[in-house]
Amino acid sequence: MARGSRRLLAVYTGGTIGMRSELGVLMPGTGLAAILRTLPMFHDEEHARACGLSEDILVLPPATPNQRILYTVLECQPLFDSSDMTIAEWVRVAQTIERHYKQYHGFVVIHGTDTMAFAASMLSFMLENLQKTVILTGAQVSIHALWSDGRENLLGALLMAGQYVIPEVCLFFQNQLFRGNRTTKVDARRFAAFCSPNLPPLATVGADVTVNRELVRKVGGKAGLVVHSSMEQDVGLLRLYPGIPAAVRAFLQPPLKGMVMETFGSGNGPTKPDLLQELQMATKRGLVIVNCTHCLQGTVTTDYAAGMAMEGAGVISGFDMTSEAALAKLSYVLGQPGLSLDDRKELLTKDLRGEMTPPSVEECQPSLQGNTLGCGVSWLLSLSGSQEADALRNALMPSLACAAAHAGNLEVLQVLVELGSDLGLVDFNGQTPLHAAARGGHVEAVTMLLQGGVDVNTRDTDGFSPLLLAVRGRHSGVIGLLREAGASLSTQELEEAGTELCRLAYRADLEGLQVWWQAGADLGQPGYDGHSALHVAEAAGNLAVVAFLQSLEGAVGAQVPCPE
Ligand code: ASN
Repeated sequence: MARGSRRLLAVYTGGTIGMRSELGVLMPGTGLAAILRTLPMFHDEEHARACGLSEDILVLPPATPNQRILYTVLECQPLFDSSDMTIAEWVRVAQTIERHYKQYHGFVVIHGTDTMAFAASMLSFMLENLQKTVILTGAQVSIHALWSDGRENLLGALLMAGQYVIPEVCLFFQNQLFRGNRTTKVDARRFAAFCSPNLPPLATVGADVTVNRELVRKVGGKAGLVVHSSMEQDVGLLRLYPGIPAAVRAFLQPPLKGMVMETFGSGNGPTKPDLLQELQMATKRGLVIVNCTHCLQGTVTTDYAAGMAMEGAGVISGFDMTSEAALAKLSYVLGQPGLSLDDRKELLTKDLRGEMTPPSVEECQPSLQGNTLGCGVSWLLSLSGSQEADALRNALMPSLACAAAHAGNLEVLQVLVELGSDLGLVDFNGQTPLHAAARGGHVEAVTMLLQGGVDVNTRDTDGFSPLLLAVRGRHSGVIGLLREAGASLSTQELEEAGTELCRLAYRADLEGLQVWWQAGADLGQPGYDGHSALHVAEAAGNLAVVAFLQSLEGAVGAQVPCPE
C-alpha cells in the first residue's frame, strides 16, 4: 500500500442507496461495489492498476496530492430494508467492526435511513473506547437513479472517515456530520432527512470542511476498543397521548425490562392517578422507564407538577436525549452483566457517549467564582468611593446572596458578609437567602444563615416561608433545622396544604406526607372537597398510607400554626 494512503471498510447493510425497483417496489440490491467500481468519483481504475491493488479494493481519486483513500465494500447477507433491522443485526455490524478494527483506519456503515438513527445510537453504546471514525450513511434515492443523494452522501462519508479522526459513531447526510446518537430522521423525502436537534453538527462540508473540534469527543487514554454485544432486546418505546388509559399496563408487563416513554413538552404527562399508579407499580417491579420529550428540541425538566408526577412514579429523566438514543442506552445498560438495579439507574442518568446534556454541575451549584458573573461581581464589589457604586453594590447584594445560598456556596456567602451584606435582606421576589438555601436543600448554608440570626419565618412576595419551600423540595434535613430554629407553617399554608395532602395520599406518596408531617402540618386538614388524606387513602386502598395516618391519629390536629 502506498505511503499516506488510508484504508477504510465500508459495511453495506442495505437501504435505499443500493435498492432497485422490482415489480414497482424498491427492494435491497446486491452488487454495490461493482457499481461503485464503474463510477470515476468512487474508483480510480488507472491508479488501482498501477499499484496492483487487488480486486476487492477500490480507490478514490486523490482528495489531497499525497493521500489516497482505499476502501473495501463488505456486503452483508442478507441485505435489509432498514425497517427490518433489529438489535441482533446491529450487534453483528459492531462485531464486524471489531474483527477488522486493526486493519482499517476508519469505517463507513451503509444503511437504510428509516432506522439509521437507532442504528447509530445502538452502535455508539456497543463500541466503547472508539479511537477511529465510524460513519453511517445512506440515501433517500437509490444510487442507480440519475438524481440521487446517495453518491454525495457516500463520497462525503468516505472522505470524512478517510481524512479525519473523529473517534465517534457519526452519521453523515447532506453535507453534515452529526454525532449519531443525537440524530433523528425528520423527513421521508427531502435529502436533508436527518437533524440533530440538541447538538450542532460535528462537521459541515462545503467548499471547505469545518470540524467543530470542541464538540468532538476526546479519546480517553489508551484503552482498547470494547464491543458490547450483550444488549438487552426487551426494551420498548411508548408515546403518551392525551387521554391515554391506564390499560397501558398490558405493555408494561414482563418480558419488557426497559421502556422509553415519550412525554409531552418538558417531560410532562397526565397526572391521572390510575395511570401514575400503573407506572409506579411497573417501576417498583423493576421496569426501568426513561422519560424523553416527544418535542424535537429541548429537555425534560420537573418545572411542572405534571413533570414531577413522572418523577414521583419512578420514571428517570432522559434530559435532552432522543428517543432513539434512550432506547439504545437502555438496551446497553440493561444488557450489562452483574449490575444492580440501582447501578443501572445511576448509569442512565450519566452521559456515557455524548448522547445527552445532563444539567451541568455549574447549573446545579452555580458558583459565583470563575464565571463572567463572578468576575463582574468581584469588580463591582471592589468599587468604593463613589455614591453610585455603593448604591449599585447595595442593590445587588441581596440577589447575589440569594444566588450563593441557592448554590450552597458558603465561601461566597462569607465574602458577602465580610463586605457588609445583610443576609436578612430580600431580593426582587421578596426572598431571603434562607428561602434560597431552603429551596436548594443546602443544610450547611441553612445552618450558617440560622447561626447568623436571620428571621426564620419571613414570607416572600407569594407568602411562602423557607419551611414551605423546603417541604416542596422534600429537603428533610433542612426542615429539621428550620423546625428546631422555631419555623412553623402559617395558618394559610396549613389550610392550603389540605388538597396537596389528599393528592399525596391518593398517590400513596408516603415520603411526601412525611415531610409535611415533619414540617408540623396537620395531616387531618381537609382538601377542597372536605375529605381528609385519610379518607382518600382509605378509598384508594393505599394501606401503607392509611396505617401511617392512623398512627398519627392522636397527634393529628395538634400542630400549632405560626401567628400571621
Ligand atoms: N426504507 C429504506 C430503508 O430504511 C429507506 C431509505 O433508506 N431511504 O432501508
